Amino acid sequence: MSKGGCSVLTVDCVVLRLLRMPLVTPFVTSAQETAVRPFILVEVQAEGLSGFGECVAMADPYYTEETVETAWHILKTFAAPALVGRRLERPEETAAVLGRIRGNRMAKAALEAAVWDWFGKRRGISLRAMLGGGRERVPVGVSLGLYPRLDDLLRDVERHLAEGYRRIKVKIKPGWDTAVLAAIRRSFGDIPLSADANMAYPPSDAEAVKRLDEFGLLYIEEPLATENLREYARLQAQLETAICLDETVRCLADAEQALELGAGRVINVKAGRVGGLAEVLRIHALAQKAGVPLWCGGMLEAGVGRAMNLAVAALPGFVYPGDLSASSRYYDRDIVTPPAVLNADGTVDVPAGPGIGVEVDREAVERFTVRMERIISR
Ligand code: OSB
Ligand code: MG
Repeated sequence: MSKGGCSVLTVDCVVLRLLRMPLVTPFVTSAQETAVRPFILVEVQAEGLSGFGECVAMADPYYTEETVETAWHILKTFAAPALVGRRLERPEETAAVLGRIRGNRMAKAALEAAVWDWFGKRRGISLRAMLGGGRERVPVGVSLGLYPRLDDLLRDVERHLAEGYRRIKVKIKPGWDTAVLAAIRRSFGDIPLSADANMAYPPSDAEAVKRLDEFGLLYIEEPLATENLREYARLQAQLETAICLDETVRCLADAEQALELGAGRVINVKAGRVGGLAEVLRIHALAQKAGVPLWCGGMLEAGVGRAMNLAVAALPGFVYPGDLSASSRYYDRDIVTPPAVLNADGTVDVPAGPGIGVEVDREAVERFTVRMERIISR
């Protein structure tokens, strides 16, 4: 097998699969409820090698505008046909091939991820090394949704702390915030804690967000029901606690503007949300220069997306624990081997093998697949 940077990819075929995987427990945010996670698994085939990428679009357009079905449409009709037969010397060239497609970043990111994986496998290099990440294991946290009962949430916080998770993040919304955070502080003291509102607070109710200041959170994630970064800047100026941006950072330009305006002091990075790994690297460079801490967010990924996220989280600018919990926290059976497991010290190993560094379990993939499409050159 050739190593180094001289391999060339000419895509023979793209296989799209729609999988439906039941979550161990339903995941509820202020925006949506997910009991079964539908997602698209993208496979890029060339020279007898397969590269895999997972599309993070959710079932509904309540987190961002993309859905599984819009992503399927874009991938099948525009993105995969644009890529098949094209000659790529580097994974970073994918963006140019898909450049005519506006927006639809999650769809494009999934195909780009498969291309990165293919190059990694072809060259015998881990995605972590391709991206420039150094760490062999990364600290991880857990993201706990909205619960019908506070006692049940507290029990799960306790359990995850006992398992070793390095940070607890809870979902909040108006009416499920101060009492919840107060109870967690009362029961568990000074643990690393954050809260994610998924845009649940109207900017006119900044007072409700300011009341969260007293809980000593690491950051408050995406509190406001607006995409206007100026509103975020106004709020950040009145808060002690750092604002962490998620939904409102869709690309490098958004990140640049957010930092210029002072709209937040931390960024949650998700490759799918920002259109791919090449864009992640650009945001990472910006954040390093500006001294802004990043962390790797999650989208209830199965094993392919999780392995990719672990490689991202190994980059030096990713300083807070990621939403990269063990596979078993989400799914009974994963689609890769080995699945991500939590080490006793609250870290997860970054796969070291070529590409995403985990083996796709074809039998498991079959089991969860409900639709399949093959795109070959015309
Ligand atoms: O806002 O970070 C979010 C899951 C789906 C959509 C949006 C978000 C989340 C999470 C879960 O918080 C993170 C995880 O994968 O554990
Ligand atoms: Mg979030």
